[in-house]
Amino acid sequence: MCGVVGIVSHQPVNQALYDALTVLQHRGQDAAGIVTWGADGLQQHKRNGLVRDVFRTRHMMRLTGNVGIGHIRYPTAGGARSAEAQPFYVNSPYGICLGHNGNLTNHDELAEMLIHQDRRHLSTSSDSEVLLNVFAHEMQVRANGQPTAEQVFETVEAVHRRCRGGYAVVAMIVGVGVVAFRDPNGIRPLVLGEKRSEHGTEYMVASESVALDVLQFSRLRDVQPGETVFIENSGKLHSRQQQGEVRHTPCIFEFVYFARPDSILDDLSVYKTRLRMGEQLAGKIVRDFPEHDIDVVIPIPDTSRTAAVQVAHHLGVKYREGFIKNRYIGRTFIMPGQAERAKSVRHKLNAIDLEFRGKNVLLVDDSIVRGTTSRQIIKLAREAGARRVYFASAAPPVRHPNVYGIDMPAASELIANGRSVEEIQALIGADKLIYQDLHGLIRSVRHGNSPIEEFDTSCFSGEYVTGDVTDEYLHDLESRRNDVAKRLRDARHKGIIGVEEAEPERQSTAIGL
Ligand code: PIN
Repeated sequence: MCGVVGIVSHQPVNQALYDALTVLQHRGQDAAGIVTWGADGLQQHKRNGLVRDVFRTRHMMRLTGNVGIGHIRYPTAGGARSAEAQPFYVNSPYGICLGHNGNLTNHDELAEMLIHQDRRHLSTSSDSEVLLNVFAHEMQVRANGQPTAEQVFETVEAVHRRCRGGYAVVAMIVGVGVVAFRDPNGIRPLVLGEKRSEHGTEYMVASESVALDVLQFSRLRDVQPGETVFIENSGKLHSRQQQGEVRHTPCIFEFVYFARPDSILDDLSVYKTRLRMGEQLAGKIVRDFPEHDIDVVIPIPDTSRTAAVQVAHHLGVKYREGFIKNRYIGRTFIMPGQAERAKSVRHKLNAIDLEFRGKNVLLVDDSIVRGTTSRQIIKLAREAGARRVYFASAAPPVRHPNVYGIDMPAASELIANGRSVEEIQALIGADKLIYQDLHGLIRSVRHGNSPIEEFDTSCFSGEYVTGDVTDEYLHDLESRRNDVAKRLRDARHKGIIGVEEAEPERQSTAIGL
């Protein structure tokens, strides 16, 4: 998952972009980048790391100008190399920088076409670089003097015709303005805000509304699926809705886990959807476990808290904080050979024994993906003295990979892939496991009064809304994504190990959080 931001202002944007990226940091902790444009020309700084570590005062001072875009990355397609930090840049036509949240499902064929037909060069394996080059090529064939709004709209229409998958994009055309658009299914979120002052109106686009709040921009609306917003450097805003089929199916996982609860996405308060997930989950618990003997509901921090409060309320049992999370764990020093220990839940969470001793506890989490943390947390609860440990997930079983930009493990690493609830229950060691059903999740997010009728629920249902995801594609994804492949790739990129040295990794069990 990634985060994007773009600002067209009447004053320097460096601090505002930095602050926006900081507040979007939960969407990706792998790399960060900012590009700005002003009297000093095009300025950029990007590299791997957290926002606070990537930008030093000297970098910030150089990021001059009143227009700019920023990006934070969580690696999806492509690797984790610094060269793949975004925004990406191409110098022709005009000079275009682009940051992308999502994943293109036809990346390979687009890359092929760019190289052999459009005569473009790709220097990374990132689909965002592909997207930028498609955009640049389509802009190039329409280039004729200073680009007009019409040309920008036609360019994005052509991008929609060529690209498949999920994409929320912020691009800066050097010396011209900022362009923002969202795929025709609106899978990934993108919001538009404004701030008025005596100098005029400033505009901002960002992955989540929380970035607007922090910078005191007011939320105008979501960028619509298939819509293009073009803000000239002068501050003039143009927008156009794509002609043809647009079917709004936002990613439901944003509401389950990724987005911040204080964000409003597609006019839905993430916080409220999580409260309703708790209500629906409580209903499911009562149906599945009518004679339950739960003494206390305990959330697994942090995301699940909102749902857990409502589970407890609707079940009429106590809600207690039984686990305390070390909020400074982040990227700590790890002694060689201690990597597995550092990944253990014990390192991150500690139990308050008195909330567990002799009690039947219901642990609530937002989702179960690999099941590795669930298993360790249940063990932790037992060690703290729990009599029975029940486990509830506010999301249904995650059985299928995500292909629209969420960095989920390969299907074979998902604990629910090909397994029944009873089998999963046994594997994680719970006395009872209760999952939200998909219907309940959709109802929680939609709440009946949203015009959105469908969501991208692919990781639960295996239905891919873009209609182009074949078994062959998923098979290919499996081999690219599985843990061992990922570790080998990263290690090789970092130059830490050669192929031979890395091979024994295959023998070990993959444990991830
Ligand atoms: C983590 C939220 N949430 C916890 C993310 C763990 C699945 N995991 C998805 C559960 S936090 S596992 O609250 O934002 O810190 O099933 O893959 O082990």
